[in-house]
Amino acid sequence: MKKVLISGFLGQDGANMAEFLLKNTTYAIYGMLRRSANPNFTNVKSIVSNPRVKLVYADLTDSISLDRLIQEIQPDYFINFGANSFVGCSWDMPVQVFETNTLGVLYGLEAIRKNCPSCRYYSAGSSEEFGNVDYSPQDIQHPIKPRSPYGASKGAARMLVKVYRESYNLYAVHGLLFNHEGTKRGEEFVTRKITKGVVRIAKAISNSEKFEPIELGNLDAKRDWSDSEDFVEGVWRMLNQELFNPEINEKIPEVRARDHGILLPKPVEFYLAQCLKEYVLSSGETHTVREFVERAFAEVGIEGLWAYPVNDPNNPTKETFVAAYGSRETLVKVNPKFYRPAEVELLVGDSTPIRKELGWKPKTTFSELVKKMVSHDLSLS
Ligand code: F7E
Repeated sequence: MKKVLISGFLGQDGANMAEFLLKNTTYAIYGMLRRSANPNFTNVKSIVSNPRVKLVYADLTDSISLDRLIQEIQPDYFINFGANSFVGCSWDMPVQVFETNTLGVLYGLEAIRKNCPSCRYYSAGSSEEFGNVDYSPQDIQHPIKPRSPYGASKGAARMLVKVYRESYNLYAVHGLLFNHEGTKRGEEFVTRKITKGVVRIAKAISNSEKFEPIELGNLDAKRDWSDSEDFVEGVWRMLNQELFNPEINEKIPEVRARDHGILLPKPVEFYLAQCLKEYVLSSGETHTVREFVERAFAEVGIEGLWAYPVNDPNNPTKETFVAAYGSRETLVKVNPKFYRPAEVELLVGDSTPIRKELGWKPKTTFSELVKKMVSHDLSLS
Protein backbone atom coordinates (compact mmCIF):
# COMPACT_ATOMS: atom_id res chain seq x y z
CA MET A 1 0.00 0.00 0.00
CA LYS A 2 1.39 3.44 -0.91
CA LYS A 3 2.10 5.80 1.96
CA VAL A 4 1.34 9.52 2.17
CA LEU A 5 2.86 11.63 4.92
CA ILE A 6 0.91 14.83 5.60
CA SER A 7 2.30 17.57 7.82
CA GLY A 8 -0.15 20.16 9.10
CA PHE A 9 -2.57 17.23 9.42
CA LEU A 10 -4.80 18.99 11.96
CA GLY A 11 -5.09 22.16 9.86
CA GLN A 12 -7.62 22.92 7.15
CA ASP A 13 -5.66 21.67 4.13
CA GLY A 14 -4.09 18.66 5.85
CA ALA A 15 -7.47 17.43 7.04
CA ASN A 16 -9.12 18.04 3.65
CA MET A 17 -6.28 16.27 1.84
CA ALA A 18 -6.56 13.26 4.16
CA GLU A 19 -10.32 13.10 3.53
CA PHE A 20 -9.74 13.36 -0.23
CA LEU A 21 -7.17 10.55 -0.20
CA LEU A 22 -9.34 8.29 1.94
CA LYS A 23 -12.14 8.72 -0.60
CA ASN A 24 -10.14 8.59 -3.82
CA THR A 25 -7.20 6.25 -3.16
CA THR A 26 -6.39 3.15 -1.15
CA TYR A 27 -3.24 4.70 0.32
CA ALA A 28 -2.20 4.82 3.97
CA ILE A 29 -2.14 8.28 5.54
CA TYR A 30 0.49 9.29 8.08
CA GLY A 31 -0.76 12.43 9.83
CA MET A 32 2.20 14.30 11.25
CA LEU A 33 1.65 16.04 14.59
CA ARG A 34 3.78 18.34 16.67
CA ARG A 35 3.84 17.80 20.40
CA SER A 36 1.27 20.10 21.97
CA ALA A 37 -0.37 20.10 25.39
CA ASN A 38 -3.80 20.61 23.82
CA PRO A 39 -3.90 19.35 20.23
CA ASN A 40 -7.13 20.29 18.45
CA PHE A 41 -8.60 17.31 16.56
CA THR A 42 -11.80 19.10 15.42
CA ASN A 43 -10.84 19.06 11.72
CA VAL A 44 -10.01 15.35 11.66
CA LYS A 45 -12.61 13.96 14.05
CA SER A 46 -14.43 12.05 11.27
CA ILE A 47 -11.28 10.34 9.97
CA VAL A 48 -8.85 9.96 12.82
CA SER A 49 -10.04 6.50 13.80
CA ASN A 50 -9.97 5.21 10.23
CA PRO A 51 -7.59 2.20 10.16
CA ARG A 52 -5.78 3.73 7.18
CA VAL A 53 -4.84 6.80 9.25
CA LYS A 54 -1.83 6.71 11.55
CA LEU A 55 -0.63 9.59 13.73
CA VAL A 56 3.12 10.20 13.85
CA TYR A 57 5.17 12.76 15.77
CA ALA A 58 7.75 15.16 14.35
CA ASP A 59 8.33 18.88 14.06
CA LEU A 60 9.17 20.75 10.86
CA THR A 61 11.72 22.83 12.74
CA ASP A 62 13.50 19.74 14.10
CA SER A 63 15.53 18.30 11.24
CA ILE A 64 16.45 15.20 13.24
CA SER A 65 12.81 14.33 13.79
CA LEU A 66 12.02 14.71 10.07
CA ASP A 67 15.02 12.66 9.07
CA ARG A 68 14.01 9.86 11.39
CA LEU A 69 10.39 9.92 10.28
CA ILE A 70 11.15 9.81 6.54
CA GLN A 71 13.69 7.04 7.12
CA GLU A 72 11.20 4.97 9.12
CA ILE A 73 8.09 5.47 6.99
CA GLN A 74 9.69 5.59 3.53
CA PRO A 75 6.67 7.54 2.25
CA ASP A 76 5.70 7.69 -1.43
CA TYR A 77 4.48 11.26 -0.91
CA PHE A 78 5.27 13.95 1.64
CA ILE A 79 2.65 16.69 1.45
CA ASN A 80 3.90 19.58 3.53
CA PHE A 81 0.91 21.62 4.68
CA GLY A 82 2.57 22.44 7.99
CA ALA A 83 3.27 26.16 8.34
CA ASN A 84 2.71 29.28 10.30
CA SER A 85 0.05 30.31 7.79
CA PHE A 86 -1.28 33.49 9.37
CA VAL A 87 0.15 36.46 7.46
CA GLY A 88 -1.01 38.92 10.15
CA CYS A 89 1.20 37.48 12.89
CA SER A 90 4.25 37.00 10.67
CA TRP A 91 5.52 40.49 11.63
CA ASP A 92 5.29 39.52 15.30
CA MET A 93 7.31 36.31 14.96
CA PRO A 94 9.31 36.49 11.72
CA VAL A 95 12.02 34.09 12.84
CA GLN A 96 9.53 31.40 13.82
CA VAL A 97 7.80 31.93 10.46
CA PHE A 98 11.06 31.40 8.56
CA GLU A 99 12.05 28.44 10.74
CA THR A 100 8.77 26.68 10.03
CA ASN A 101 7.91 27.80 6.51
CA THR A 102 11.38 27.92 4.95
CA LEU A 103 13.80 25.85 7.03
CA GLY A 104 11.01 23.32 7.52
CA VAL A 105 10.94 22.88 3.73
CA LEU A 106 14.73 22.57 3.57
CA TYR A 107 14.77 19.92 6.30
CA GLY A 108 12.02 17.98 4.52
CA LEU A 109 13.86 18.08 1.19
CA GLU A 110 17.12 17.02 2.84
CA ALA A 111 15.41 14.16 4.65
CA ILE A 112 13.95 12.95 1.35
CA ARG A 113 17.23 13.36 -0.53
CA LYS A 114 19.12 11.31 2.03
CA ASN A 115 16.60 8.67 2.97
CA CYS A 116 13.94 8.30 0.33
CA PRO A 117 14.72 10.10 -2.96
CA SER A 118 11.76 8.60 -4.82
CA CYS A 119 9.31 10.29 -2.38
CA ARG A 120 7.25 13.02 -4.06
CA TYR A 121 7.27 16.30 -2.15
CA TYR A 122 4.67 19.06 -2.15
CA SER A 123 5.51 22.52 -0.84
CA ALA A 124 2.55 24.79 -0.03
CA GLY A 125 3.28 28.02 -1.86
CA SER A 126 1.11 31.11 -1.70
CA SER A 127 -0.21 34.03 -3.70
CA GLU A 128 1.29 36.13 -0.87
CA GLU A 129 4.59 35.59 -2.70
CA PHE A 130 3.28 37.89 -5.47
CA GLY A 131 2.57 40.64 -2.96
CA ASN A 132 2.72 44.07 -4.51
CA VAL A 133 1.52 42.83 -7.88
CA ASP A 134 2.80 44.01 -11.26
CA TYR A 135 -0.17 42.77 -13.28
CA SER A 136 -3.45 40.89 -13.06
CA PRO A 137 -4.31 38.10 -13.12
CA GLN A 138 -1.12 36.75 -11.59
CA ASP A 139 0.35 33.64 -13.18
CA ILE A 140 3.32 31.41 -12.43
CA GLN A 141 5.69 33.86 -14.16
CA HIS A 142 4.77 36.74 -11.86
CA PRO A 143 7.86 37.88 -9.91
CA ILE A 144 8.16 37.23 -6.19
CA LYS A 145 7.41 40.59 -4.50
CA PRO A 146 6.24 39.73 -0.97
CA ARG A 147 4.84 42.28 1.48
CA SER A 148 5.15 40.25 4.67
CA PRO A 149 7.64 37.97 6.41
CA TYR A 150 5.13 35.21 5.58
CA GLY A 151 5.23 35.96 1.84
CA ALA A 152 9.02 36.16 1.93
CA SER A 153 9.27 32.82 3.78
CA LYS A 154 7.16 31.13 1.10
CA GLY A 155 9.10 32.77 -1.75
CA ALA A 156 12.36 31.48 -0.24
CA ALA A 157 10.84 27.99 0.15
CA ARG A 158 9.93 28.09 -3.53
CA MET A 159 13.56 28.72 -4.48
CA LEU A 160 14.72 25.83 -2.31
CA VAL A 161 12.25 23.45 -3.94
CA LYS A 162 13.48 24.52 -7.38
CA VAL A 163 17.12 24.04 -6.42
CA TYR A 164 16.51 20.61 -4.91
CA ARG A 165 14.41 19.48 -7.87
CA GLU A 166 17.05 20.60 -10.36
CA SER A 167 20.10 19.49 -8.38
CA TYR A 168 18.91 16.09 -7.21
CA ASN A 169 16.07 15.30 -9.62
CA LEU A 170 13.56 15.01 -6.82
CA TYR A 171 9.84 15.07 -7.65
CA ALA A 172 9.38 18.27 -5.65
CA VAL A 173 6.79 20.92 -6.54
CA HIS A 174 5.72 24.20 -4.97
CA GLY A 175 2.09 25.05 -5.82
CA LEU A 176 1.08 28.73 -5.92
CA LEU A 177 -2.25 28.69 -4.09
CA PHE A 178 -4.52 31.69 -3.83
CA ASN A 179 -6.78 32.04 -0.77
CA HIS A 180 -8.71 28.91 0.06
CA GLU A 181 -11.24 28.66 2.82
CA GLY A 182 -14.01 26.43 4.12
CA THR A 183 -15.66 24.94 7.13
CA LYS A 184 -12.33 23.93 8.69
CA ARG A 185 -10.77 27.39 8.38
CA GLY A 186 -9.18 28.91 11.49
CA GLU A 187 -11.10 31.76 13.09
CA GLU A 188 -8.24 34.26 12.79
CA PHE A 189 -8.62 34.35 8.99
CA VAL A 190 -11.00 36.99 7.73
CA THR A 191 -13.57 34.70 6.06
CA ARG A 192 -14.19 32.50 9.08
CA LYS A 193 -14.01 35.48 11.42
CA ILE A 194 -16.85 37.01 9.38
CA THR A 195 -19.02 33.88 9.10
CA LYS A 196 -18.67 33.11 12.80
CA GLY A 197 -19.46 36.74 13.65
CA VAL A 198 -22.47 36.86 11.33
CA VAL A 199 -23.95 33.77 12.94
CA ARG A 200 -23.35 35.17 16.44
CA ILE A 201 -25.09 38.44 15.50
CA ALA A 202 -27.98 36.72 13.69
CA LYS A 203 -28.65 34.59 16.78
CA ALA A 204 -28.54 37.64 19.06
CA ILE A 205 -30.95 39.58 16.83
CA SER A 206 -33.39 36.68 16.67
CA ASN A 207 -33.28 36.39 20.49
CA SER A 208 -33.60 40.20 20.86
CA GLU A 209 -30.24 40.26 22.67
CA LYS A 210 -27.51 42.90 22.57
CA PHE A 211 -24.39 42.10 20.54
CA GLU A 212 -20.95 43.47 19.77
CA PRO A 213 -20.16 44.23 16.12
CA ILE A 214 -17.53 42.28 14.19
CA GLU A 215 -14.27 44.25 14.17
CA LEU A 216 -12.23 44.12 10.98
CA GLY A 217 -9.21 45.78 9.37
CA ASN A 218 -8.83 46.64 5.70
CA LEU A 219 -12.24 46.24 4.05
CA ASP A 220 -10.93 47.08 0.59
CA ALA A 221 -8.40 44.25 0.29
CA LYS A 222 -9.25 42.09 -2.73
CA ARG A 223 -8.75 38.36 -2.64
CA ASP A 224 -9.28 35.41 -4.96
CA TRP A 225 -11.16 33.04 -2.63
CA SER A 226 -11.86 29.35 -3.31
CA ASP A 227 -12.78 26.22 -1.40
CA SER A 228 -9.88 24.30 0.17
CA GLU A 229 -11.67 21.04 -0.68
CA ASP A 230 -11.29 21.88 -4.38
CA PHE A 231 -7.66 22.86 -3.95
CA VAL A 232 -6.48 19.61 -2.36
CA GLU A 233 -7.52 17.86 -5.58
CA GLY A 234 -5.39 20.33 -7.56
CA VAL A 235 -2.46 19.62 -5.25
CA TRP A 236 -2.89 15.88 -5.79
CA ARG A 237 -2.84 16.42 -9.56
CA MET A 238 0.40 18.43 -9.25
CA LEU A 239 1.85 15.46 -7.40
CA ASN A 240 0.81 13.00 -10.11
CA GLN A 241 1.34 15.02 -13.26
CA GLU A 242 2.15 12.07 -15.51
CA LEU A 243 -1.29 10.54 -14.80
CA PHE A 244 -3.14 13.65 -15.95
CA ASN A 245 -0.89 15.08 -18.65
CA PRO A 246 0.10 12.71 -21.48
CA GLU A 247 2.59 15.30 -22.77
CA ILE A 248 4.83 14.58 -19.80
CA ASN A 249 5.05 10.91 -20.73
CA GLU A 250 6.07 11.95 -24.24
CA LYS A 251 8.83 14.17 -22.84
CA ILE A 252 10.41 11.52 -20.61
CA PRO A 253 12.16 9.53 -23.42
CA GLU A 254 13.57 12.83 -24.75
CA VAL A 255 15.03 13.73 -21.38
CA ARG A 256 16.32 10.19 -20.88
CA ALA A 257 18.09 10.35 -24.26
CA ARG A 258 19.99 13.45 -23.09
CA ASP A 259 21.30 11.50 -20.09
CA HIS A 260 24.28 10.12 -22.06
CA GLY A 261 27.50 9.16 -20.35
CA ILE A 262 25.67 7.75 -17.38
CA LEU A 263 25.97 4.02 -17.23
CA LEU A 264 23.39 2.94 -14.73
CA PRO A 265 19.72 3.19 -15.71
CA LYS A 266 17.79 5.53 -13.44
CA PRO A 267 14.24 5.16 -12.15
CA VAL A 268 11.58 6.99 -14.16
CA GLU A 269 11.18 9.47 -11.28
CA PHE A 270 14.65 10.81 -12.07
CA TYR A 271 13.58 11.88 -15.55
CA LEU A 272 10.07 12.84 -14.49
CA ALA A 273 11.52 15.46 -12.13
CA GLN A 274 12.96 17.23 -15.15
CA CYS A 275 9.55 17.46 -16.85
CA LEU A 276 7.50 18.76 -13.92
CA LYS A 277 5.65 22.03 -13.83
CA GLU A 278 4.47 24.20 -10.97
CA TYR A 279 0.96 25.60 -11.09
CA VAL A 280 -1.29 28.35 -9.76
CA LEU A 281 -4.59 27.30 -8.14
CA SER A 282 -7.20 30.04 -8.13
CA SER A 283 -10.80 30.83 -9.03
CA GLY A 284 -9.88 33.70 -11.35
CA GLU A 285 -12.31 36.06 -9.57
CA THR A 286 -11.51 38.71 -7.01
CA HIS A 287 -13.75 40.09 -4.26
CA THR A 288 -13.26 42.64 -1.50
CA VAL A 289 -13.52 41.86 2.21
CA ARG A 290 -16.50 44.24 2.09
CA GLU A 291 -18.28 42.00 -0.44
CA PHE A 292 -17.63 38.95 1.73
CA VAL A 293 -19.28 40.79 4.66
CA GLU A 294 -22.35 41.72 2.55
CA ARG A 295 -22.81 38.18 1.18
CA ALA A 296 -22.39 36.56 4.58
CA PHE A 297 -25.02 38.80 6.21
CA ALA A 298 -27.33 38.24 3.21
CA GLU A 299 -27.13 34.49 3.94
CA VAL A 300 -28.84 35.03 7.30
CA GLY A 301 -31.34 37.50 5.82
CA ILE A 302 -29.71 40.66 7.19
CA GLU A 303 -29.30 43.55 4.81
CA GLY A 304 -26.81 46.24 5.76
CA LEU A 305 -25.54 49.62 4.60
CA TRP A 306 -22.04 51.05 4.70
CA ALA A 307 -22.02 54.25 6.72
CA TYR A 308 -19.63 56.73 8.37
CA PRO A 309 -20.48 57.45 12.02
CA VAL A 310 -20.32 61.18 12.79
CA ASN A 311 -20.62 61.22 16.54
CA ASP A 312 -18.57 58.25 17.63
CA PRO A 313 -15.48 59.62 19.45
CA ASN A 314 -13.82 56.18 19.46
CA ASN A 315 -14.36 55.68 15.77
CA PRO A 316 -14.50 59.15 14.22
CA THR A 317 -13.82 58.41 10.58
CA LYS A 318 -13.95 54.69 10.14
CA GLU A 319 -16.62 53.04 8.09
CA THR A 320 -19.25 50.79 9.64
CA PHE A 321 -21.80 48.34 8.31
CA VAL A 322 -25.18 48.97 9.89
CA ALA A 323 -28.47 47.11 9.70
CA ALA A 324 -30.47 48.64 6.85
CA TYR A 325 -33.79 48.25 8.64
CA GLY A 326 -35.15 48.56 12.16
CA SER A 327 -32.69 49.54 14.88
CA ARG A 328 -29.84 50.37 12.47
CA GLU A 329 -27.45 48.65 14.84
CA THR A 330 -23.77 48.46 13.92
CA LEU A 331 -22.93 45.02 12.55
CA VAL A 332 -19.31 45.60 11.54
CA LYS A 333 -16.84 48.26 12.47
CA VAL A 334 -13.25 48.95 11.52
CA ASN A 335 -10.58 48.53 14.15
CA PRO A 336 -7.14 49.74 12.99
CA LYS A 337 -5.64 47.03 15.23
CA PHE A 338 -6.33 44.63 12.35
CA TYR A 339 -4.47 46.69 9.73
CA ARG A 340 -1.19 45.17 8.60
CA PRO A 341 2.13 47.04 8.47
CA ALA A 342 2.10 46.39 4.71
CA GLU A 343 -0.91 45.13 2.81
CA VAL A 344 -1.35 43.04 -0.32
CA GLU A 345 -4.14 45.08 -1.89
CA LEU A 346 -5.18 42.94 -4.83
CA LEU A 347 -4.86 39.29 -5.73
CA VAL A 348 -6.45 37.43 -8.61
CA GLY A 349 -4.95 34.29 -10.08
CA ASP A 350 -4.65 32.83 -13.55
CA SER A 351 -5.04 29.07 -13.20
CA THR A 352 -5.49 28.39 -16.94
CA PRO A 353 -2.40 26.11 -17.21
CA ILE A 354 -3.53 23.55 -14.60
CA ARG A 355 -7.06 23.62 -16.01
CA LYS A 356 -5.75 22.86 -19.51
CA GLU A 357 -2.86 20.55 -18.69
CA LEU A 358 -4.03 18.59 -15.65
CA GLY A 359 -7.81 18.93 -16.13
CA TRP A 360 -8.40 20.58 -12.73
CA LYS A 361 -11.06 23.16 -12.02
CA PRO A 362 -12.67 24.51 -8.85
CA LYS A 363 -16.26 23.40 -8.25
CA THR A 364 -17.39 25.87 -5.60
CA THR A 365 -18.11 29.48 -6.57
CA PHE A 366 -17.57 32.51 -4.32
CA SER A 367 -21.24 32.73 -3.27
CA GLU A 368 -21.46 28.97 -2.74
CA LEU A 369 -18.39 29.17 -0.52
CA VAL A 370 -19.87 31.95 1.63
CA LYS A 371 -23.16 30.04 1.86
CA LYS A 372 -21.41 26.81 2.83
CA MET A 373 -19.37 28.50 5.57
CA VAL A 374 -22.34 30.39 7.02
CA SER A 375 -24.59 27.28 6.94
CA HIS A 376 -21.88 25.27 8.67
CA ASP A 377 -21.44 27.87 11.40
CA LEU A 378 -25.22 28.04 11.85
CA SER A 379 -25.27 24.27 12.33
CA LEU A 380 -22.65 24.59 15.09
CA SER A 381 -24.55 27.19 17.07
O1 F7E B 1 -6.70 38.11 5.20
C1 F7E B 1 -7.93 41.56 5.38
C2 F7E B 1 -6.44 41.32 5.47
O2 F7E B 1 -5.86 36.68 7.05
C3 F7E B 1 -7.34 38.41 3.99
C4 F7E B 1 -3.57 32.60 4.27
O3 F7E B 1 -4.17 31.35 4.08
O4 F7E B 1 -4.19 33.32 2.08
C5 F7E B 1 -4.28 33.66 3.45
O5 F7E B 1 -3.65 34.91 3.69
C6 F7E B 1 -7.46 39.90 3.83
C7 F7E B 1 -6.17 40.67 4.12
O6 F7E B 1 -5.74 35.86 4.65
C8 F7E B 1 -9.24 41.48 8.74
O7 F7E B 1 -5.75 42.54 5.72
C9 F7E B 1 -9.41 42.76 7.00
O8 F7E B 1 -6.01 41.67 3.16
O9 F7E B 1 -7.89 35.93 5.77
P1 F7E B 1 -6.59 36.61 5.77
P2 F7E B 1 -4.44 36.28 3.80
O10 F7E B 1 -3.58 37.23 4.55
O11 F7E B 1 -4.90 36.70 2.45
C10 F7E B 1 -2.87 33.18 1.54
C11 F7E B 1 -2.98 32.70 0.13
C12 F7E B 1 -1.98 32.37 2.40
O12 F7E B 1 -1.06 31.72 1.90
C13 F7E B 1 -2.10 32.51 3.87
O13 F7E B 1 -1.53 31.42 4.55
O14 F7E B 1 -8.43 40.37 4.75
N1 F7E B 1 -8.60 41.74 6.67
N2 F7E B 1 -9.83 42.64 8.26
C14 F7E B 1 -8.47 40.92 7.72
N3 F7E B 1 -7.79 39.78 7.87
C15 F7E B 1 -7.88 39.16 9.07
N4 F7E B 1 -7.23 37.99 9.24
N5 F7E B 1 -8.61 39.69 10.11
C16 F7E B 1 -9.31 40.86 9.99
O15 F7E B 1 -9.95 41.31 10.91
